[in-house]
Amino acid sequence: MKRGFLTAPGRDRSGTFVRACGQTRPRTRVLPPFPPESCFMLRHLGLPLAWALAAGCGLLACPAEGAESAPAKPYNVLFIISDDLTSNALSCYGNQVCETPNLDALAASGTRFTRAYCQGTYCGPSRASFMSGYYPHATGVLGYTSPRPQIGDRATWAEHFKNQGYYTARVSKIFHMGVPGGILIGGDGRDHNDYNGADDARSWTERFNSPGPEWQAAGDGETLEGNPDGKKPVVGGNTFVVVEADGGDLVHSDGKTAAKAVELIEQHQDEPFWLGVGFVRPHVPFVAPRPYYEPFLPYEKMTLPEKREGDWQDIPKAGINYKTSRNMKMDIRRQKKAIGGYYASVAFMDAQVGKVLAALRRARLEDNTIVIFTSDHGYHLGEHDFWAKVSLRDESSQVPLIIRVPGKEPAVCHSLTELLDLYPTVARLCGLDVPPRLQGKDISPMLDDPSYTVRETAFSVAPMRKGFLLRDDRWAYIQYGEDAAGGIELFDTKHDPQQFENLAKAPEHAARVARFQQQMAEKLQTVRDHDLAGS
Ligand SMILES: [Ca+2]
Repeated sequence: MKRGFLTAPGRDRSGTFVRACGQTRPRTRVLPPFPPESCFMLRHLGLPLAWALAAGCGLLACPAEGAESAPAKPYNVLFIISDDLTSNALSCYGNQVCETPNLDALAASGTRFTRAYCQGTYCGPSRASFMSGYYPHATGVLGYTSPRPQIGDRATWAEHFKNQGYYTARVSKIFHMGVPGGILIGGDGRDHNDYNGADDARSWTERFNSPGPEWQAAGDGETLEGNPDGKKPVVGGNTFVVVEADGGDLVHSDGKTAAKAVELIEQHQDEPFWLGVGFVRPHVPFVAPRPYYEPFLPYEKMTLPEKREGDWQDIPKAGINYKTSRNMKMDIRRQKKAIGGYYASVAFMDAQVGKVLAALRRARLEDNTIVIFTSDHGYHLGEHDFWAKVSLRDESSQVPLIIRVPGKEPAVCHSLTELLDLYPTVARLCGLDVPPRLQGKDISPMLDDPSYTVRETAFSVAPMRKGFLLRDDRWAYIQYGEDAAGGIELFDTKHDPQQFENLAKAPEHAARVARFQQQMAEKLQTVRDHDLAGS
């Protein structure tokens, strides 16, 4: 065992599950490293600092938990986020075509959440929200900026750990960063914040960008969007482009991101770390080395989601997504290729995740590292002829979420969760204080009991469309405009999981719609009830 003196939370060398202060506990009851209120040093210095001091001075006793007990080495946090990833593309979430063995393995050893929702359905607001701990309408970050001016000196999620003595680092995109323009030059494409996008410098001990060729990668490329006559070259921007790329993983941004993350795990294995690893695929352009395309060729074998005549007739104008087969001028061939290209990007990203998790295993850190995998929002792959993000339908607002905590039994959890819950939950799991100002909830009890619930509805916004979603166990309620002037959608996901039939105008659902509208008004009020000045 490294440094030879610590009992990691989780399984010890004999295979017995132990908690922090040395007491043997049932496997599913492994608790945070040790209770904050039980130890003076911990209370006053925070876990990592207390641990470091205790280790340095040979003071490894924690009085509240027994004479021979010692502070456990704090949990590390490995936070992996993929950009624009719908859970529908992962085999552990049921996809039969796109295989994601590394994420499947993680899911099989952790808790897989089936109803996790983002708070904003595109990069900027979603990332600013879960990193700051506030809803987009609390900070007012509805676009692509840093939440720092709004939060002042309040600590972000990573910064909270940094303040407690953790080494914190990000590799590539954690806060918003322009893809692909920014990635091409190793920063944000709009040249703001010194090429670091909407990043927040004080969150990190160190930070690393991962430049890559993106749409300019050598190989066979095609612009699928807005290119009906096929004359357009391969272009950058937020455009559907597929590049079957020459060369290996390390040519590309995500390959470099994985390599840097592996290096950091090796370098920092002897100190508590909070490591954010941000993969940019499957965000457009769909670029991956050729071998990742093989399972999806020829593209014509890809299956498109069901299309129904008149599907758009009951959708308010604001509910028609900003990217559709129609306005992107994508015929069936192009639509199928878009799905194949997306899947290849997902498979490539999955392989990079595998490299990072293997490094954790090699460093023998699995037993004291919390691993989280998620995405900033979901993605449409042709449902209702919608593509990409922004929409508040489940495909776009629900996100993959896997949390693996040492010693916890693997599980599937259907309780409603929000990305906003990550900050308080992980702080709690690591024995850090949970600032009461945070707007998310502690979902750590779900990791012991997947039937545990903390919320009746999940809340998400699409500021670009003035859209608001309340999603409960069965119903999806969407309104456009705070007064719903832009229209309403109501879906019964039990009987209509694909959300084809908008019931908002059905007389038998009038009372339900009114109830949801009232709930939405109350939710918005709660969101705006916070400690931030002037927003
Ligand atoms: Ca995104």
